[in-house]
Amino acid sequence: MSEDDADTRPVLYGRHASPFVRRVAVTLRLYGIEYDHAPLMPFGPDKAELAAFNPIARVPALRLADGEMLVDSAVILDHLDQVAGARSLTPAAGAARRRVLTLVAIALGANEKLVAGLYERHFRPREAWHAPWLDACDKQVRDGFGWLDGQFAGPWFTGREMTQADITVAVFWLFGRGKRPKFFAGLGCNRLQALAEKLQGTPAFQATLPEQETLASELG
Ligand SMILES: N[C@@H](CCC(=O)N[C@@H](CS)C(=O)NCC(=O)O)C(=O)O
Repeated sequence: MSEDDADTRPVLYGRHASPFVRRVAVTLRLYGIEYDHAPLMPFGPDKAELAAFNPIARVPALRLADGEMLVDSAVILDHLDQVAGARSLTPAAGAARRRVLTLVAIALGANEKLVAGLYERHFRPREAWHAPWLDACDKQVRDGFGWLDGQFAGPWFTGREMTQADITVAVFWLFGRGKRPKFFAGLGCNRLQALAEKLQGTPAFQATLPEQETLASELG
């Protein structure tokens, strides 16, 4: 590859340790889109760099070859799906599209509540943890993943074809298992566990393994 090619590749901002980043990275790879990776953290010293192009300084962000900056994994995936065309992992229209978007929305919500609980435990001193809030978050995580497990059709989430629901749920499930092994083992979501195990061995998942260091100690 020439230096010119490198200049025209999109750049993905954020670490694979962020499940929102990882679902984008996996999708880029499944679509065969070459990209560069800028593994910035959304806390600590990297925060100011992110704020230069994202007013809420979060990851993921994707800088397109022409310089346009996309933020939020849903917005980025919407763009990548359009690039992928007929190979899109999100059905183009109709009931199939609504189904995948609904599954992904529940997965996003459950994962956001998981992350909210992790931030509470990470950034607040233990004596300041608010147990009712943590319990409420845990219930939404439990109910969300439990519901998803019950919706799994097989062999893929919605049936015969792998979709974005499979990618997103597997990435979020692996993130949860890594962060809170006992809690997630207790959820009894055997179908989600099997899905995650199946995808974890694939090249796109193996190339996007989470980095060791995940959260800065300071908010930044
Ligand atoms: N809805 C967003 C959520 C992204 C998100 O929560 N990213 C986290 C990293 S896992 C982040 O940047 N946190 C820093 C912050 O919220 O300030 C998406 O889907 O991209």
